[in-house]
Amino acid sequence: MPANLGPLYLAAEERYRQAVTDEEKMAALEEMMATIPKHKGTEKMQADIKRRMAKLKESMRAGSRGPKRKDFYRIEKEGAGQIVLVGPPNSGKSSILKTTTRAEPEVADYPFTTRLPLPGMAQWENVQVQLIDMPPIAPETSQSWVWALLRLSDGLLVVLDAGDDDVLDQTENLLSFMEENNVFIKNEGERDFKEKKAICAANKCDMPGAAERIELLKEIIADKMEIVPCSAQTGEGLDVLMSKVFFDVLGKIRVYTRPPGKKPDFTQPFILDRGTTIIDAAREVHKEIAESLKYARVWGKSVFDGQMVPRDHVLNDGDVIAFYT
Ligand SMILES: Nc1nc2c(ncn2[C@@H]2O[C@H](COP(=O)(O)OP(=O)(O)O)[C@@H](O)[C@H]2O)c(=O)[nH]1
Ligand SMILES: [Mg+2]
Repeated sequence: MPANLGPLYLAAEERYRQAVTDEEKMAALEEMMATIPKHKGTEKMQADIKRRMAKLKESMRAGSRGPKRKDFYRIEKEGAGQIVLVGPPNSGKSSILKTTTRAEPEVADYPFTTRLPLPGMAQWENVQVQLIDMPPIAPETSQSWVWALLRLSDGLLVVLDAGDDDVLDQTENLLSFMEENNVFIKNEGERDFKEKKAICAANKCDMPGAAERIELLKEIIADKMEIVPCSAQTGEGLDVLMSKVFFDVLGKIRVYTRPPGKKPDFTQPFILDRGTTIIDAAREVHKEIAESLKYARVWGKSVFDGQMVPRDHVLNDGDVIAFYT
């Protein structure tokens, strides 16, 4: 059977051949894996990519590093998920990273201050989300690692400057430039690797005229993604933004377990995908619990306290579960 490899796979393979550092090689292999058509004709190739990834992982762990280069583009995922900040120059990406995390990006009033990806962990309530600050998405910075990071992320935070009269043009240019580079925003239905969930931070809402510009923005992008007015300067809207990143973009919920006779630990949520059932949750907590699960009780908003629920009961954010084996 012919493999029918697409242009994206071939580009990733080319990057793999040219990769210098282990990080670059790993990122290229991950993209090859994501872009290879999944059918019988490519099974051998898929196995080969996986083998190379395992081998590389081993050598990275052993610390046998290749030459170091600054243009690495793979960032280990941490926390509830990895969100990449995208936007035109000066929209406030670095400022959002700075106010929501402990990272110290350079913030400046001139474009292209940020040249390399910079991750930080944003704390929202009792969960952490990894945000990655990026150079602006603009033709000047269209290096392949930028697109690789976007595609490998769990979702995008599109940061726009609602303080700028050019915001509508900037947004249209941004989205069409992303599409030219095979990154599409898609919030509903099935997604393939080049389609990403996204939310829009309409930043600088503290500036005069911002509210009117946000109304106009809604007309052109509301069908693509939700718009959250916010200000990295005053902090307004950032909490709402992060909650939507967690629930809607990452599609996660938090549940807590209650060991027999004890109180649940609300500082240590289990982070699960929305739609997770009792039996799936049991598997996440401990394989043996899942194997011997007899029943469970749940405390939460959609059940009465301590309600006995079947294995296929779908959990909600904030639910407390007692497993009985
Ligand atoms: N008024 C206002 N200025 C902001 C806000 N966020 C960022 N800025 C300013 O906008 C400029 C660009 O910010 P920066 O975070 O470096 O943008 P980036 O290029 O997208 O990373 C800086 O002068 C910031 O101080 C905001 O919410 N309100
Ligand atoms: Mg920046």
